Amino acid sequence: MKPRTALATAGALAVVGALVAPVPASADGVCDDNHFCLYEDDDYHGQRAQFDIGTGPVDLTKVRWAGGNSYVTDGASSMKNLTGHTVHLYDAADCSGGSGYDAKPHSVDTDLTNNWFDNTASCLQFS
Ligand SMILES: [Ca+2]
Ligand SMILES: [Ca+2]
Repeated sequence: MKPRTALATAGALAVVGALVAPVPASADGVCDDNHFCLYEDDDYHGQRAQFDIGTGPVDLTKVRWAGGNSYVTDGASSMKNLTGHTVHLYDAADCSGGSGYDAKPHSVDTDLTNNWFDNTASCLQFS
């Protein structure tokens, strides 16, 4: 088996970053099974918001980051979908219009930028 040099290097850098970051490293990347999580920064860093599987639209202009004061809307930059559902993200707070991003069941995304949805989601809905 080939050594995974690139991953090892990235891991070492992440550890260094965690040491100087103001947010506790233990909070990074956590998402409970059967939940959908949004993160403020790329690679599941920064503040986190965790969502139970539900039926209705969730207005992210009214949801705060866990333990934080600011709202999730227009701030999510990475996600983990640990549910068996597709999660649709919308630019509009009322989940109107077409969804701009569909998180497939049991999928993760380290950076929403390449989907043109960085700092954009204002509503989410499970299907
Ligand atoms: Ca962000
Ligand atoms: Ca928006």
